[in-house]
Amino acid sequence: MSQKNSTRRRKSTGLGGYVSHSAIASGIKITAQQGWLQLDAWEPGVVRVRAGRHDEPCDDFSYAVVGEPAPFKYDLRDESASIVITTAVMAIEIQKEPLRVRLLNARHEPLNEDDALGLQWLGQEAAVYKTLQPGERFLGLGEKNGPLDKRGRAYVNWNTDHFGYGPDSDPLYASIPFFIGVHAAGAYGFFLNNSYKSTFNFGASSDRFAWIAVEDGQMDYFLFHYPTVTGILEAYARLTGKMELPPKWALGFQQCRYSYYPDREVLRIAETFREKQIPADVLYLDIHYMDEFKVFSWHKQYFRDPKRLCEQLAELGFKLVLIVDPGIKVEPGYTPYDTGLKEDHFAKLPDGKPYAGQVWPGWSHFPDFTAAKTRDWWGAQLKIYTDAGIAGFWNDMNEPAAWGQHLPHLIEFDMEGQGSSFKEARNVYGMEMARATLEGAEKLLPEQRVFNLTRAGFAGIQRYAAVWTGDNTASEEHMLAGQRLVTSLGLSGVPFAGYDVGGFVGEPSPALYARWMALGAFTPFYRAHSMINSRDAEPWAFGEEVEDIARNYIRLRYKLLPYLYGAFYEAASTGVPVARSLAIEWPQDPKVYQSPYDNAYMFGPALLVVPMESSKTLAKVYLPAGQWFDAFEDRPYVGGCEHIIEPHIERLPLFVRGGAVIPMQAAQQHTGEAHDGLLHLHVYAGSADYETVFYDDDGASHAHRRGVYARRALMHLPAQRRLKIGMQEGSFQSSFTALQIHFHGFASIDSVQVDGVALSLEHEDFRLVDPVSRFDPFMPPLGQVVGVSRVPSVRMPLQPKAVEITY
Ligand code: MIG
Repeated sequence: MSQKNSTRRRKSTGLGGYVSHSAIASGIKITAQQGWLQLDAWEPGVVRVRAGRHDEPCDDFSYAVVGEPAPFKYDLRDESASIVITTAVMAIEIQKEPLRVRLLNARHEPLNEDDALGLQWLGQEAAVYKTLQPGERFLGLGEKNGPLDKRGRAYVNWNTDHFGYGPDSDPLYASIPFFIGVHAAGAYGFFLNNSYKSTFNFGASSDRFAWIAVEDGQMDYFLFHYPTVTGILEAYARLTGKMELPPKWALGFQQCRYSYYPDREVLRIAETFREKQIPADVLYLDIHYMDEFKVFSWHKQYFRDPKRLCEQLAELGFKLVLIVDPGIKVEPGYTPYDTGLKEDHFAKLPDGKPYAGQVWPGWSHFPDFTAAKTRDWWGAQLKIYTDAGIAGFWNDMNEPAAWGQHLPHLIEFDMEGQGSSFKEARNVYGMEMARATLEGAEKLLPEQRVFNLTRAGFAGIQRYAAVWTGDNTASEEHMLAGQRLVTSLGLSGVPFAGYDVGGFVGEPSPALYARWMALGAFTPFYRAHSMINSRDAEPWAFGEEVEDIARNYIRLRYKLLPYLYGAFYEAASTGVPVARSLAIEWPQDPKVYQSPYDNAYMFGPALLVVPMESSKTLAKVYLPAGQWFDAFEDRPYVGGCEHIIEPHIERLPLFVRGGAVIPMQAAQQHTGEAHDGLLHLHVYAGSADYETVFYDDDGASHAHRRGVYARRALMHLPAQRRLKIGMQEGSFQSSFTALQIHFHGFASIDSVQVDGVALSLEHEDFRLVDPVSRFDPFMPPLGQVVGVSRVPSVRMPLQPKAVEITY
């Protein structure tokens, strides 16, 4: 074959010039000299862009996308040099020469536009080149290290088991090829709908363009624009799905260890939590619960009676979550191996032999989770666990990991019947395993909410599992980097995310552990975990002062449960995350991107958390526009500027938004423990109106899907000195029967009227956390550390009817 006719493509080629276009039902299809370009109008703020060479068909397949295009009216105009699609919120301009796509805001300013190079193919690789806009910032992209603004960096999406990764390592376990760009013209979203290995280069090596390249498959991406970042996040959640409301117990504190065994050790840990009155809901079993590390088995000596263990733990108010690894040991006589082989569930090499790689149990086959029948088979195996009373699962090693890494690329996968290779399957493998686990467990436990946790994932993973950030390290830097990973996951559709509190690899100093426990209380997924052969790392393992600090923040987490559950409810209904980067609400404020201010985030709608090294005793914080209060002492802070604070180890820098209403309750030992029935509403002075939702349900079943919930609007209108508690919607009989309203930061409140009737005020000392035992004579005196404020409050019964309070 002559060089000229060779099918090898040595140089990059683009679409070539515009030839013709035709309107199709969903948008427009353009024929170019060397390929085609199709744009589908998805919803007013979302457009899908696909392109291929002439011999490549337009492909719809996706594991990520579950949303459907919503037909809507748009304007399509051929303006000779370009074709323009205009919607209510944005416009797409397709320039004919050179052929390129431009996303414009409602004022027709460019948000995201192809460089003159536009789309390019190099061999099987497809890439888009996007002009770097002045001042453009890049946020999100899932579990990616680095600062909040990722401009000037490049990342690879290729799910990787990265033990002891550094705070700059890439890639990590999960890949979510979705980012948000922000500059003066506004914010836009970009989602690459392709699971092959991809590279996102945000101007790391070029001042001309950012580029996104995918190794194989179709160039298929979605562009998003709404006037707010929240609008973009909501649209992304409509496209890739939302989290289901987790069981309430999964919001409690979770204690893990590699590994707790035997059974009496697990009980001893549970009993110690209760003896020490440190609230907790969950303990974990890591790989040592298994017989020779074989999944779907119990170790016969360590766990003789798992059902009894679950019952004993349940009596103490604990749930047990256990680890599942995908590798199935090659061992005739081991049922999952026998049935897996017989029923053809293992991923195979092209010669039909199942692929074997080495993991914990030794040589193992890997279930092909991209086949529905294999997901069903896997799910059914969970019966050995659900029979024992387990309702929580931890999907590990699902990148998938095997000793030596670098699994052969030619392993074949079903991909829902279409057939493909490991190259396309790898990034979705973990998500489909999590899906198999969740769907299997839900089938076995139809009445219960299941908790599911995963290490690997892809866009859409929020539909199936919470995500934790794998094998982090016990260092101050890692703690901060981990928090940025969590907010980045939140910017990428995953609201339920967390890290190993205390650090998995290595051992934290007592101060670092204390600070991390405090910070973890403000992370959606709150779990402490540590590596095999490392020192004990339970809250009591670092001395009594650290134990007191840990207890304080765990208790605070439980007191905040009504607020937190409301934030989870919001995330499940809209896709807005629980831990919210400040860039969501203040995208145009350059200070929120400045290090170290980019570590700060909103935890739910009212609390601003400033993660900070445990060693810092004096620090600058930046508070965005608005009014703020120090959460411990109600000291007011002006927003839009920097402040110097003294973040003593006992006080995580925590601020409350002016005007906020925070629903709280008494601390419990676990989420299932009965509380005193009193709902506390902490109302803060401020000038801005504040609106939020109080949401409650049984926290355990699916009855909320049938309307068995209690939802009510909470509204604070400071200008009118009025607080409104909406009528209850839903039929759940809330365990809150009384209400106490606490007024924070108000100059003076003399009287309160509830539905027109005057009620008298009580005055109490308010303490967010309790004083810590003093053993160290050099510690500062109590008053300097533990904030106390004098807070007026009023108490009243709580009925389903609406209440209006004026003060
Ligand atoms: O090769 O199951 O990230 O949390 O404790 C290590 C043992 C396998 C990796 C997980 C970690 C877990 C550990 N696992």
